[in-house]
Amino acid sequence: MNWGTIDKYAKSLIKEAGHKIRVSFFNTIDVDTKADANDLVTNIDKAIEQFFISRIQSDFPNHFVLGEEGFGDDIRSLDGVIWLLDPIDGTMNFVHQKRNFAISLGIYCDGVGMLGYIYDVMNDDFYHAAKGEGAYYNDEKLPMLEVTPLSEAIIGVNASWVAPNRRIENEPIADMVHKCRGTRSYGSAAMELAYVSSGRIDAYLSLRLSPWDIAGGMVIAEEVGAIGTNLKGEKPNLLNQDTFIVARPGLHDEILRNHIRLK
Ligand code: 2AM
Ligand code: CA
Ligand code: CA
Ligand code: CA
Repeated sequence: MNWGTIDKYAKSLIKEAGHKIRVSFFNTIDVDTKADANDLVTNIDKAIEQFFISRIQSDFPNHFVLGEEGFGDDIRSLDGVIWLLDPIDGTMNFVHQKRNFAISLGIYCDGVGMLGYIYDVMNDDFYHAAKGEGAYYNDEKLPMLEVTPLSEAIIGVNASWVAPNRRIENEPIADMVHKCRGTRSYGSAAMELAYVSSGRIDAYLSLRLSPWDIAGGMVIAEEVGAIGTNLKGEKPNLLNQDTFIVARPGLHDEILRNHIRLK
């Protein structure tokens, strides 16, 4: 497998897709709902996923694609080369804000993340990594993350996970919010992974993410020494929806140990 060739190909495919998304704002966007009234999808999410899949199928016929909108392969195992794609991560932001969304792509071989990409389309900010070769923000190499105590940390977390909910005990996570320096919520898991990797925030957690939300970001995060697991501390799930946390070393442990109690 020539990963250098695949890397160049993936980068140019993502940039081309980003251009298509920016141009899409000149036309009317059709918005539909999925699992519930706030779970949005548009014709552009679908068109971008189909654009990736048709290119990948014709140029890498032996590779598989797992995409959020379901046009890819029916993936039951992580064997072989799999492109885990979220064509638009942050669809609600795409629809309401016309910014703060990303294309997220991870390319895995037998379950190992080889290449990872997060493209903040409207800012033209590109985050990428190749396993063992470091992570980059545009052309800048990202430094390894250093340990930060909770008292100096900015945590990416959606307010709905801090309000009482059926998945997590409220008191320990509310205590985390009181003890940290601040919280942020960007509405795109991929962008929040990119922000942890580039040191703009110190941790990000969610009670419900899918493989395509985290696949690209995990390759980038690992290259700068961030720790990513589910909220039980296990390896992230790349086949099913699960809980998720990514954080600087030390902070990951502190949050899981003292502030997360799954119901
Ligand atoms: P999406 O925009 O691609 O759907 C904030 O909602 C973050 O959680 C986004 O990255 C969003 O991805 C993701 N997410 C994962 N599962 C979701 C769901 N069932 N409903 C809404 N957002 C979801
Ligand atoms: Ca979605
Ligand atoms: Ca997503
Ligand atoms: Ca999406």
